[in-house]
Amino acid sequence: MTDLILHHYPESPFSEKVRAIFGAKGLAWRSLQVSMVMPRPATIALTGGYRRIPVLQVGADVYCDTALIAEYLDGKGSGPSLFPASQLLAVQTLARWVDTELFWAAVTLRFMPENMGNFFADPATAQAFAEDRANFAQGAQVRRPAVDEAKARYARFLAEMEAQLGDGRACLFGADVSVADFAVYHMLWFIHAGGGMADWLAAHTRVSGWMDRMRRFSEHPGEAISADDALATAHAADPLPVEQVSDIPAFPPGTEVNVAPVDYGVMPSHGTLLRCDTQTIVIRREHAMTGAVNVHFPRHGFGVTRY
Ligand SMILES: N[C@@H](CCC(=O)N[C@@H](CS)C(=O)NCC(=O)O)C(=O)O
Repeated sequence: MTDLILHHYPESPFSEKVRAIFGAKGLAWRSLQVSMVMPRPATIALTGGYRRIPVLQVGADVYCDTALIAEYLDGKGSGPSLFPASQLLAVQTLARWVDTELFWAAVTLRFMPENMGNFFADPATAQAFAEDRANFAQGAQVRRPAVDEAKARYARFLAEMEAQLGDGRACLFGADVSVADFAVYHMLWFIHAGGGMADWLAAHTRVSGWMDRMRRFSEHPGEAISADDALATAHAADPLPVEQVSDIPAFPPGTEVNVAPVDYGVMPSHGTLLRCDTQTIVIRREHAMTGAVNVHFPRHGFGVTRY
């Protein structure tokens, strides 16, 4: 049985990125479907506060943020690396831009009335979502563009992507998929899930063909697992050993810290710092529901403060 447990929900674009990476890397996975709104008791017991979705749990190790999850899965699955050394800077820079700047344009576009499709089952769900995301937005430092600006940003991006694929390449940076393909894929998946902007995609034939190929990667659903079983899995496992080191002189390993995203969804996770370097931040936590767990974050986009 696979030990990869994804905490996610179907409508979540960042979860779709990971679902597609599972397919591309030939990895079986287990699906812990969480609510689209809080509370999510099992997931929060594991992360210690971080509430963005998705989260990848592997035994008693918890990986937050798809940038880190993609790196972790790259080392586990088969096929060429999603991080090709000769294109690394371009691949990573595009992925980071898409996951932030294009994401906020995508949110504006997805929630235009004519592009919402059946995102909300009923008015009560819409109301609960609005209230939940108002809480989520507290302390955020991001700017969501207006519709005209979001449309212009997306139109320009589609035109540039169509040009990039113009030499007939299968993927954004050549013959093989990279993490940039998955970042762009989940964003376009989100924008076009409502169906109201289908003509935008149809007008870009190379992007449309690429999108059809990318969609196939997420045709491999995970096997369902309950929250109780996911917690029991954490309890039964020991966190992986971590070489303890910190590049923040004021916070040596062993310091009680908070770790939180620097942009939005800034609810912190509390724990004992094990590692902080240019790649990752790792904290150790103890919780009655989980036992000891290590929670891993990417360094890029996250901050460490004293608890
Ligand atoms: N940079 C994060 C972004 C994650 C993110 O924004 N996830 C959205 C869902 S797709 C979220 O957490 N929304 C609030 C929520 O679901 O509670 C990542 O790559 O994982």
